[in-house]
Amino acid sequence: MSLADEQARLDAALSEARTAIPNASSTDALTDLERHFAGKRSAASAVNEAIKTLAAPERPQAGQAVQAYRAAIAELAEERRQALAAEEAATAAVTERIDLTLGAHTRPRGHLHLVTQIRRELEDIFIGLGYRVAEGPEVEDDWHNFEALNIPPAHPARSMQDTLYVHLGADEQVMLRTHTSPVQIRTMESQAPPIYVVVPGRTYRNETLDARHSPVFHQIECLAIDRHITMADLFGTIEVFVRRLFDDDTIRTRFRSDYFPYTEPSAELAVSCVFCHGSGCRVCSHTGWIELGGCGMVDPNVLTAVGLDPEEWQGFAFGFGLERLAMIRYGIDEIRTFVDNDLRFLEQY
Ligand code: FA5
Repeated sequence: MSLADEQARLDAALSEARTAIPNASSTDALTDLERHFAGKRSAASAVNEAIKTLAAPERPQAGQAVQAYRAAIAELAEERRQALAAEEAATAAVTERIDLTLGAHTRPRGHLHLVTQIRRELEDIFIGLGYRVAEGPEVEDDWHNFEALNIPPAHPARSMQDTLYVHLGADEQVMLRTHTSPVQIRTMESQAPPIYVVVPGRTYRNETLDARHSPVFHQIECLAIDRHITMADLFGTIEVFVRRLFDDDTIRTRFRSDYFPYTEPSAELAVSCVFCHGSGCRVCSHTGWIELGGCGMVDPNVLTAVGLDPEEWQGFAFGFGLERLAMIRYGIDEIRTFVDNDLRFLEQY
């Protein structure tokens, strides 16, 4: 073959490359094309092989033609590589973009914990009855947790709630609140009656964890202070709230005499079993009744402690455990499942 033939072979390959390379659809396709046009089986290799068959004076020109061809292919490939990189970056900017306006980073994932769900439901019921939601500190002082609630130091009622003290100030003066009742005192100290508040919150007792007791649990407290309040108001309010909570108008409430230093008279509140409707089952230990918490008329000593005249103002209060309420409603028999963080449990509610 002549030099002219070899040149024609390179020109034909280059012309083909000028169409194919700028249309390479990806960097991988481009690498394949580079191999095709400049690799071991390309026109460039074939011409290189043929050089030795040419007449001696033509050989340098043939070598230069191959070099020029290779340079042209390399230039075409480089141009396409840069264009592809720009295209791929532009596509990635769209497909891999995190759209912050979608708000996935602010919206809670999953759902609220069962105790939070019940707490909010109760708040809604009481707000519907005209109550306000109040909160108080979890680390309390002796005055609010005990003394103003008519539980003086060394009073036997202190042993009803095994207390976790905090080493702060004088001995046994600062503690993790054992119930939500101190918020009764804080509310009456900061606000003039009439008062209608509901107080949800975390409470602590020095108790060993078992199926129904936890050292950390939640309570919800209700306090109403007004003129002419009677036990009928207490019973009526509890009945309305229990029926709304369990969405069942056939539920009955039972009040049995009990003792709390801050209410007089005091009562233990129970509801007819929501599972067997009073005939007796495992959940209610075959009694037909489920205990919810304590209640009563605010003791005159408590009103006096916060500077209210018990002749003018009366009130009622009640409090019960949120975990217990959830356990009753859903038939949960282990309180520890609330804090185990086991998704198989949490996802059910
Ligand atoms: C009280 O704490 C009173 N302060 C309630 C009260 C308020 C009475 C206002 C009168 C007026 P008691 O200790 O019984 O009462 O607790 C109330 C409820 O909290 C119990 O019925 C139970 O549901 C829940 N509870 C108490 N201890 C625990 C515990 N260790 N773990 C889980 N729930 C508990």
